This record gives sequence, structure tokens and C-alpha cells, in this order.
Amino acid sequence: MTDHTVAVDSSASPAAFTFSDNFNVCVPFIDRHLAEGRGDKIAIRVHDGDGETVTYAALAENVSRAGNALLGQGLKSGDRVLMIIKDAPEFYYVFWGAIRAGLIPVPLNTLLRAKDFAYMVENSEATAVIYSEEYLNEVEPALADASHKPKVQMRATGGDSLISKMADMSADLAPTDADPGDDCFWLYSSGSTGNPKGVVHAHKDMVVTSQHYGVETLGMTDADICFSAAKLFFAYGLGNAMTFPLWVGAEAILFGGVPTPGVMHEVIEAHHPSLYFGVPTLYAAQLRTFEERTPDLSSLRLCISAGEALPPDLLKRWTAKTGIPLLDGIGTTEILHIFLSNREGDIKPGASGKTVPGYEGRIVDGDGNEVPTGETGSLMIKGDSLLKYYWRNPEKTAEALRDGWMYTGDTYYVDEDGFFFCCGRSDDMLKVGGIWCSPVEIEAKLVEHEQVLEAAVVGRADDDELIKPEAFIVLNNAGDASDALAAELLEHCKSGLARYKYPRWFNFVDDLPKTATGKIQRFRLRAD
Ligand code: 3UK
Repeated sequence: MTDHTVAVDSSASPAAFTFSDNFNVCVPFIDRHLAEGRGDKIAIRVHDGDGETVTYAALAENVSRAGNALLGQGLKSGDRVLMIIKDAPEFYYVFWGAIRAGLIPVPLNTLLRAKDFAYMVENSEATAVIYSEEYLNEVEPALADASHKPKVQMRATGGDSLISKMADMSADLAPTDADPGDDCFWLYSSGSTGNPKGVVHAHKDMVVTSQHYGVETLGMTDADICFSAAKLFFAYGLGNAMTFPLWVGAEAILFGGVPTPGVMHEVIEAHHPSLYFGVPTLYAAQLRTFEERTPDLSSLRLCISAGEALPPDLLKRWTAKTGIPLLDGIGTTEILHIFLSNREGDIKPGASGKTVPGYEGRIVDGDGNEVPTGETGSLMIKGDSLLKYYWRNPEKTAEALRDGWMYTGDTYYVDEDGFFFCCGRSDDMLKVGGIWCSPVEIEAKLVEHEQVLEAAVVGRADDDELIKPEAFIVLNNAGDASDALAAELLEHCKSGLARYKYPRWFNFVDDLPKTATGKIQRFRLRAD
């Protein structure tokens, strides 16, 4: 087989892949479209500003220019390139340019704060950090504080940026040799305690998710136009708004700002996407705006929800109002994208759906034995897009990967029709608006306040049945429980944590339930 190709036998589902021995994944996602005659087709449409569009031909040139610009900074094969970049064409250029050049792109959650970025700079020992200037206020202190200093620190756009350097670079760059299983890119994933972990994915993984979920589950073709409220730095957004459209030769709409319901409707009405990818919290907020004005969503053939469980009532209300099928599916950073999903014409409200082609699911008890239908246990998943390992964390890798199966940390049961139902996490982690939120981190922030002795944070369902953080606080002698103090603690959290992490409710209590060894029993504080 020619280098950097993958043959897809789609006569059956799951499709079977044959990778060439030498396989840099940039080629089938970028170059292939020129060979297939899509050079003049629009790959990216930007909603912000003057509505820039990028064709497949321009994308291919810019990817090579970006790769050459990174190599021109002295980066070497395997070097990590941290990306703190908003949803914009430069995200594509840096990501694919790095992969083409044999570098490892590591997109980071742009909502994080300086201390999170500093940790990731140190943990990854990245050689380069490329960032959008919007995040300068968090990135600069992070780089100043980090004990490891990346030799390349550059803005993505503007004067003296990577984009400005690209203008002088050649639009030719031969793809670096790679095996389908070689390290390709990382994403960071959080846990309830301890630091975020670098999730290492291989070159083949984006092919696997794009085909099994994008094509075989959503039926994507080059006629689709994709719009994702979830940003590119999430594994969810990365698939929705980049790898899936690039796999089939479709168009992606990018919006770099905050995804409010109003802007989501504006984008849909302006650019007529066929696929819309959101999170439950946003679907609920969008529905609320319908009371004022019903947007024209008629271009959408499917809506997709992931990141946290979609409450059945929300699904029913959305479908009743819009008539557009809303598919709940569960994915993880470690498995890269959705592996259980509802399908058009095969939706069960409250369920995460059935296995996506190419994935197997098992529900096991504490001893690893499969439980009978209808009984709850731990969800284990097998498939070809699982992480290779957690960067420098063999213990967590061994906990997560067991004989080729990924331990998801989610509690599930399967019904007699093969639908999987989510019953929550087996740890204390919360998903808030589809984004990880560690109770331990919020508690630590609360305890920094001079009047707080101890704090415990748990998830509580709001009026839409969506989980948000709730705080239980024990004050010290200087503390005086009042609405004013609650307001002060709210500000304290908002100013020091990523913007979705603040508690929505504050309770002042005399003490917290604890085990004999002094560990907080968060489950005793939960309302359910
Ligand atoms: C939870 C869900 C119930 C679940 C993701 C789509 O969310 C993604 O990845 P993360 O690594 O989080 C994974 C965890 O989130 N979860 C996600 N979706 C659902 N729980 N119903 C759902 N539909 O706890 C899971 O372990 O941030 C989502 C595609 C790719 C992704 N990485």
C-alpha cells in the first residue's frame, strides 16, 4: 500500500481498516481531499468577525506552513506543543501542522486558570506553547510560575505570532513517517483527586472514531455542515467540529466566543448547519429562550448531546418543540469519542443508547464479573480508539486499562433491548455543563477563605435535572453565617476557579459527615 493511506472496507458495520505501515494521519484527513477533487470546497467557515472561509486547498497549504513554522523554531520529533487556542482556523493549522511535522499537539481547556496551565506545562515538559491572546492573562503568569520553561512561547495570531511567521514558510512539508499506533496527540483529563492526566492517543484513533461514530452512527457525508457548541479542545468538540468533517470532506462552522443560547441560534440561522452538537445544560438554556422567540432550526437533521446525562424530560421537551431528533451519547477523553449512542429512529429517553459499531460494552461487579441484564455495575468498554497510556502515570494506566478494556468509572445497567442507562459515577466527580469538575478542587478553594474551617462539595440536580455543585461549609470562630458571607464565598470561587466551577448553593452546617479515618462522606450530603 502507498504510504499514509487507510483502506476502509465499509461493506459491513463496523467497517474494517487496513492501514499502510507508514501512516501519518495528517494525510487522509488533509491531503486526501485534494486528490479527491475537494480543493475548492469550504472546510471551515468562521462565524466571528468578517466570516472568513478556508477551502480544503488553503487548509492543506496552511497546515504545511504551520508545520514548517514550528520546525523553524527548532522543535524536534516527539516534542509537545501545548495549544491554548480558541475555536478558529489556527487551531486546525497548529494541530495538523504539528502532527505532519512529527510533533505532538496537546490542546488544553482554554477555560482553565494559570495554576492549571502551569501544572500542564511542567507535567508535559512541552517545548512550545501557542496561545490565543484572549488567554494571555492566565498564560503569562502560568509560564512565569512554571519550573519548566518551554523554549517557544508564541501567540497564535497577531504581530510576531505563529500565523505571522507562516507567511514566509513553504507550503510544502513532507509528512513525517509514523506507525498507525504511534503517539500522535494528547488531551488532558481530570480526576476527583490528584492532578489532570495526559491522555495519549495514536495516529489511528481519529480514523476509528470518525468512521464508527461520524459515518456509521450519524451517517455523515461531505454534504454535512457541522456546528459544535462544545469547543475543539474537548475530545467531544475535536471530533464534532474537526475530525469528523475533515474525514468526510464536510464543512465546519467555528465560533470562538462563549456559547450562549442566543449566539447558538444566530449561528444556526446564519449558516444552516445540518448537525448540531451541544451539552444538556445548553439545550435546556436554549429551550428557555423559545418562550421569547422560536429560532429557525430547520436546517438541522440531527442534534447530538453528550458530556453528561441528558434528562428524559429535557429530551422530550426539545423534540416536542423542534421536531429534530436529539441523540444522547456517552464518550470519554480516553476513548476519544462516543461509544454508546442513541440513533435516529431508535431513541430511548433516559438511555445513553446502544454500543456504537466497533465498540463492546460490559457491566461488571467489583470482582470484574459480568452482571445479569438489568443489574448495575461498572461500565467497561473495548474498541480501537482507547488511549495508549496516561503520560508518566503507569499506576493510573493500569487502573484504567484492563486486558484491553477501559474502566470508565461510570455506573450503568443494560436493559433487555441493549440500551445502556447511566446511574452516575463511581467516584465523586461532577460533570457541570458537560465539563469535569472536581469537588476536591472547589473545597480547597473554599477553605482558602479566612472564615472557612471545612467544606464539602457534592452534586445537586437543578430544575432541569442537571447536576450543579452545592457547598456545605463549616465556619471557624471568626465566621458568621449570613447571606452576605455566602455572596462573598461565591465571588471568592468565581475569581479563583474556571468559570463553571462555582457552587450554586451554599449551606452553613455545624459539622461534616466523616469516616472513622476522617474522610468526608460526600454521599451522605447528597439529596438523593
Ligand atoms: C460523563 C456522560 C452520561 C461520563 C466526551 C463525548 O464527555 C466526554 O469526555 P470527558 O472525558 O468525560 C467523560 C465522562 O463524562 N459523560 C459523558 N457523556 C455522558 N454521562 N451520559 C452521557 N451522555 O461520566 C464519562 O465517563 O470529558 C463526550 C465525546 C467525547 C468525549 N470525550
